[in-house]
Amino acid sequence: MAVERTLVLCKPDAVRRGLCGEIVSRFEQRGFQIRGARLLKVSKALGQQHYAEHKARPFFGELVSFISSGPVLALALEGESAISVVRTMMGATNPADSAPGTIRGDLALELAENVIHGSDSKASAKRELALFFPDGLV
Ligand code: D4T
Repeated sequence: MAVERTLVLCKPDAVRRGLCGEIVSRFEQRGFQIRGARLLKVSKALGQQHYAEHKARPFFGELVSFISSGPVLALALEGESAISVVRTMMGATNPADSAPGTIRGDLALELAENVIHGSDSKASAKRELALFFPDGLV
């Protein structure tokens, strides 16, 4: 058990649909501290860096186009076991499989528009927080 920091992105579909308040509220109610918050339009270059692990996948181009299709709300969240707890709260990657009560299980239906991203490991959290919060966190 350890206090961790993790990156959450409310993806362009979440911003377009007005779901950021609902998503932030769930994390605050769970007890996470917001250490960084930034609304930004993701450039193609940043999208490619963020999703570098998927570079060889057939859906890479669509993934990068989608994440740069409109503003995202980037959050740096801090709390006990933040990386795994946030992933559990998000639900399965494909919303068709996400359990009710999870963010995707309650708010999403399609794999390509699954409303939220959360870092999946300590190494990813460190790398992704540096990408989205290059000036550091409070
Ligand atoms: P992200 O990275 O967006 O938080 O999602 P996950 O960590 O839950 O899932 P992932 O990295 O495996 O997938 C990244 C992103 O790609 C989309 N995707 C995924 C897609 O469009 N088609 C696919 O076949 C897969 C596997 C959805 C999430």
